Amino acid sequence: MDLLDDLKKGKRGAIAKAISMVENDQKESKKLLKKIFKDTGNSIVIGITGPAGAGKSSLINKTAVALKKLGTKPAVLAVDPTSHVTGGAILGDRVRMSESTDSGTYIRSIASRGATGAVSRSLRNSIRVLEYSGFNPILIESVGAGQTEVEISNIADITVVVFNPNTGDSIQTIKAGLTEIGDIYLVNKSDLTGTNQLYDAVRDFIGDSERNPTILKTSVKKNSGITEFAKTLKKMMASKKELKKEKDQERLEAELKEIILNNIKEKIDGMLDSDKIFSKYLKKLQTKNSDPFEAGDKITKSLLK
Ligand SMILES: Nc1nc2c(ncn2[C@@H]2O[C@H](COP(=O)(O)OP(=O)(O)O)[C@@H](O)[C@H]2O)c(=O)[nH]1
Ligand SMILES: [Mg+2]
Repeated sequence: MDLLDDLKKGKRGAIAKAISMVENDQKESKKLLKKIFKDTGNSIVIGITGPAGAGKSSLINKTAVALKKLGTKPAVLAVDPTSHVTGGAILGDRVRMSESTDSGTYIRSIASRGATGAVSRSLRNSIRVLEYSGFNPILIESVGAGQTEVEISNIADITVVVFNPNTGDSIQTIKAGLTEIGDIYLVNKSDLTGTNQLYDAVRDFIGDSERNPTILKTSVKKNSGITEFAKTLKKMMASKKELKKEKDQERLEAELKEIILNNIKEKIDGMLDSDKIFSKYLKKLQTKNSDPFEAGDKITKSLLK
């Protein structure tokens, strides 16, 4: 397949085509995965999360350039819930990320809403396409917890949480769960006032936890802290390798179970309409001669016989 050669060469058109496949076309996606799977799983995935407007896209743009200078070959996937609706966010991000694209970084927005599991599946497989194409690390931009279907810390080997002194709710956000997931915390927009207070607050909340995460100040505007951030990432890419292997084993197990359960669900769903026991208990339920739990249990039991 020419597509595979072109992917190996890192050709942009081929990568775009392959990612579209895994996003939209289950059949093609299956064929592709069969061919590339052996050559995947070797890149570190860096999740960059934080509230909208924290400066994630701007940071990733600069950081990708810095990572490139350090001898790595980064790619970016942006999981943005707003991009799906208007397309505006993609355009904005393209502009903000143009510098890194020019330097050879591959950047792509992918849909963040869809059927349950669909986003994780297309993200997982888009990552595989990028791994096959030789990119490492793969940076994933995603807005804060709960706002997309994807829990970024489950997918990422390194999780970076971005705050800035602009958003009054930062401290609330820190308290509300982002404290547990970060390997690195960035206080971005350090050119603005309130930076030191926020830095101290972040350190107080999470700095003395057992995980001992790194806390850094960055400013995209003043181009400060970015190189240090990139160097920290590169070091972490090496130190997380073993843990990644372990995590990948667990992820593969979860993925396999998910696929099996999905297959079974689809199959059973198709069978129910013509199933006699189903019809029998549905009638009983509709005439109040059974209740939903009882009917459900009876039908399930008969199906699993
Ligand atoms: N003052 C200042 N503004 C920044 C900095 N980084 C990003 N911004 C601005 O913050 C806004 C949101 O940035 P964006 O990268 O889109 O944030 P995202 O929603 O987290 O991806 C844009 O107007 C950026 O120009 C920074 O370090 N300092
Ligand atoms: Mg963004």
